[in-house]
Amino acid sequence: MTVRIGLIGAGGMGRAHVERIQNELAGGEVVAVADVNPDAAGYAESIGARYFPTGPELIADPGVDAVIIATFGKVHAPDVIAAIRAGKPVLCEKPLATTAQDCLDILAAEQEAGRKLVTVGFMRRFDKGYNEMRAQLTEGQHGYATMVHCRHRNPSVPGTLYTTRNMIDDTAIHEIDICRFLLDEEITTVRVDTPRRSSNAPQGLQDPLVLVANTASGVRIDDEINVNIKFGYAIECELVMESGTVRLADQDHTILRDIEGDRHAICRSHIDRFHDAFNAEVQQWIRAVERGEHAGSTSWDGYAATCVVDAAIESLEHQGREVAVQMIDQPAFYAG
Ligand code: ISE
Repeated sequence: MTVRIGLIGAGGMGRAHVERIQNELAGGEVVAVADVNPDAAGYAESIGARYFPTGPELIADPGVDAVIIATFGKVHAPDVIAAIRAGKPVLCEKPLATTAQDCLDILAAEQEAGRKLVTVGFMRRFDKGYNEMRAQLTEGQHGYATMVHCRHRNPSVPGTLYTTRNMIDDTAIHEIDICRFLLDEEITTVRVDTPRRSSNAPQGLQDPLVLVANTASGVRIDDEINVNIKFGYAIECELVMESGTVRLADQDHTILRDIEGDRHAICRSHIDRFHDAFNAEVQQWIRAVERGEHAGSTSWDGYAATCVVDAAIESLEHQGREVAVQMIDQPAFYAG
């Protein structure tokens, strides 16, 4: 069986998923594309897919088995809920939704449907480096974690569309989720510090930011969010344990040595840096859809991350004060 996939959102992320499904992965085919921009009709035709102006029309199409949502986070919830109600598995790019309430609406729809249909696109969970870090901690040879130091550096972001809020709900959300994944516990408090603003930042964008959080067991997380640093797409993470540390190595690369010294290439985008992780995530999702099973992050993971986002936004709006994360108790439906 080939999984007939409908893509909602034909921007850069969506088209990267089409490329990988068509050229690198097995078992899936993109048969439909929905995007509010009518120019996407030409794109759909170029890949041999049907075009729909809206997500609900694509989701309702009987020729679509499963859906990938790659639109802006603030418009995810209605399409995720429509896919759930249509009984169609959905891989939703992060964030699941940009408010905790929207995530709760998704949790309610999924529990009403009686089966997990939503996978959230936290692709770093499939990254080799992060999984080696998690294994080191789980093995316990160096004791338990005490701190996690993160650096999330982008060369640039689209100034007109990207806001200070997006630094948290679209960018830092990766560290929020990967720290939940590494530490296997919830984040309970968060604050956001505002260092000296970079002159690279477009007008109105508070860049960089530093998110400082604590987990239920007291692990302290700091995350530098720096989205106009220009030199490259550089992600760092160091897990500090009682008697050892483990950190992400730079990307697999060679080191060029010449008259100017030693250097290696730095990725320019998340699509490059996490290419293998994206492939592993989408391939696992396609195989799970084939088997009628669920795989990957759940709606609960999406909700939990967005609860931290909500608290961080509140801190940002209140002089950087520490804010407690508000979450419901995890329903048994999502246990384990
Ligand atoms: C983008 O949506 C991503 O998910 C990237 O991983 C992140 O680095 C970037 O800041 C986001 O805008």
